[in-house]
Amino acid sequence: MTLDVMAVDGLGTRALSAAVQVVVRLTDVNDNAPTFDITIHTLVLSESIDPNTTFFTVNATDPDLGDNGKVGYALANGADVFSVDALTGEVSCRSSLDRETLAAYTLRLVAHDHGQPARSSVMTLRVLLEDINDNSPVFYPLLYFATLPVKRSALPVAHLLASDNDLGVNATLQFHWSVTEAEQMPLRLDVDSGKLFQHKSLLF
Ligand SMILES: [Ca+2]
Ligand SMILES: [Ca+2]
Ligand SMILES: [Ca+2]
Ligand SMILES: [Ca+2]
Repeated sequence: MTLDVMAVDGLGTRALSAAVQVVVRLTDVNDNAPTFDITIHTLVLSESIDPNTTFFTVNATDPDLGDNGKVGYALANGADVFSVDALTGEVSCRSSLDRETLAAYTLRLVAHDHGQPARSSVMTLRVLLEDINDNSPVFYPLLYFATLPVKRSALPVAHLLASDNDLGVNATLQFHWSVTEAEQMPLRLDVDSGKLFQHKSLLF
């Protein structure tokens, strides 16, 4: 900014004057930290997302000038699994994800300016993993012994047990014979519970 300054002598009609220009240069100080447009956010991500896929973009602004207002991004934690582009704020996963290993992440993202010293701020990004059906049911134990009484009993003769690491319908189990000959046997397999019942008395 330029200011014009005048000096005037005397008060009479023959007053003399001189003019000078003063150039004022304002220098910025780094008095603002970058500000995220949201400070906390939760999103749901499929556990089947491909590595190196961008799934979110963070944004922060800094009103200072030059390097004092130039914003860069970094991850404060979780850098083994996720990454953030230092310039664009694009958040990606680096490796494949597995809900059965870890179902949620709380990431802290840092926005910093390039001032001396730099100022920074932090936002929280919660990533919840959505289940896909990527685990088969597993029987345990694998071998069952059933003793059939001669006269039919209402009690189950065996209880087949299986588990599935997925969630909801992806882990809801039903039990079926895998061979059709089994249907000739005097046994009924309860689809939902896995209990084996004797449905008729044995004839000798
Ligand atoms: Ca700043
Ligand atoms: Ca999985
Ligand atoms: Ca799963
Ligand atoms: Ca499953």
